Amino acid sequence: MRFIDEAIVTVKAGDGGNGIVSFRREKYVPRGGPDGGDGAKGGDVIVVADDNTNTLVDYRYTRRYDAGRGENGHSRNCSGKNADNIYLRVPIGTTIIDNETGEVIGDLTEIGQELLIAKGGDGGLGNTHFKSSTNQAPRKATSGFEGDLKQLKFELKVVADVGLIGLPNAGKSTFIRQVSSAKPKVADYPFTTLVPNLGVVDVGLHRSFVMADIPGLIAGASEGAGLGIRFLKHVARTRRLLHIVDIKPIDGSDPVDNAKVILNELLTFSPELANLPQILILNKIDQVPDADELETLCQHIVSELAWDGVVFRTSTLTGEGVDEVKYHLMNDIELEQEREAEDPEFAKAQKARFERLEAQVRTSTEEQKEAYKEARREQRAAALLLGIDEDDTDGLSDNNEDDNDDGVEVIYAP
Ligand SMILES: Nc1nc2c(ncn2[C@@H]2O[C@H](COP(=O)(O)OP(=O)(O)OP(=O)(O)O)[C@@H](O)[C@H]2O)c(=O)[nH]1
Ligand SMILES: [Mg+2]
Repeated sequence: MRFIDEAIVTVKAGDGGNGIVSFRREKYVPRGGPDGGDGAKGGDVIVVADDNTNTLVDYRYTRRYDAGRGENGHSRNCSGKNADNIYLRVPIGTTIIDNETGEVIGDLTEIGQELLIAKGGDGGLGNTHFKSSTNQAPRKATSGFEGDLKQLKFELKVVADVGLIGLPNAGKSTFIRQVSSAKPKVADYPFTTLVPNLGVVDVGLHRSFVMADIPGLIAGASEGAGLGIRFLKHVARTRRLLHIVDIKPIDGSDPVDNAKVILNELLTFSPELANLPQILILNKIDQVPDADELETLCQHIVSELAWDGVVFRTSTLTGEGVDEVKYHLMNDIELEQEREAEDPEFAKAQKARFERLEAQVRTSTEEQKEAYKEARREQRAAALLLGIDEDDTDGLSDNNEDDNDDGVEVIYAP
């Protein structure tokens, strides 16, 4: 299944039916009064959050949705029949944005939640309404009102409590496999994970949280290197970021430099996101069996990063230290939730922070999308100048401007 996290959709709510002009015609009643019924309401377009889907792929294929028109009125003062509403099913975590004004219309965060996105027009009035003492036989009726026509952007961000970030190969997917029943692919090459994966982490009876595993980031990701930073928006709704650092990378790179790369990319993408509480996970401790050596290395990393937050040491391969992280996260999340419930000031501040973060993430993602398109245009122009057939060119084989050249099935809306 393709994972699509953006789509642009046009919706047209139904127009209202017209009111009609009609007069009663009955045997032995020579001058029956007006009896033109009202037109009926056009259908609304409503989006519904559905947990059976986790992609907006359907909206890449069908981009326009029209609700039906309300029926015209009938004689004998009968109103027409209202048109049916249409319901568009979207994954939980979808935000609906007016594509012309950029205004956020709403957010679908709970199963079954509905949002009216285009209102059907009301029906017109039949001539009965226009009867008066001076006009017993009005020939006037009104037309139905137009239904809303809107171009909207559907934007999906997965909903999770904890987001995993780190370089490719740090062990993010191995981590989520250890703590949840999610089974993303794990392999010893970079960019094994191409789309976000969610896992529910059960922590004893009735206690659980959701963790999101996203593709790895590399240096220059904010300029489009690797898979870019487009997936970072998927950890924007989390409460905690888990920064996974491989303490003994097989390529011999310095774990401190590696961790700094991630911190930098995060900051470039969104200072608000970088501001989320982060937990440092020093992973692959099984690779340093000597206890003293491990202690020195871990302390070195923490002090070089000037890290004053929470740190854990784990081996996501053997499972060592992983449960401690799980319990820590669960407690942390519960404490925060309790505080939000009890302290309205804190809840307000949290909400404001969340809104700032959303706005920043949206701008950054848009900017990167534009930069990406520009780079593609330049590549194409260069290929054209050189007379290279695009299909023979590595990374240029895809003619769809919106696809990226890594073959990842995450597609930006045009
Ligand atoms: N020795 C050791 N190897 C590990 C550990 N955790 C993960 N690995 C290995 O590291 C490699 C990468 O692990 P993944 O979980 O796929 O890494 P990732 O961070 O999800 O990587 P991307 O999806 O490419 O971003 C795999 O070969 C894992 O088996 C660990 O704690 N110790
Ligand atoms: Mg992975």
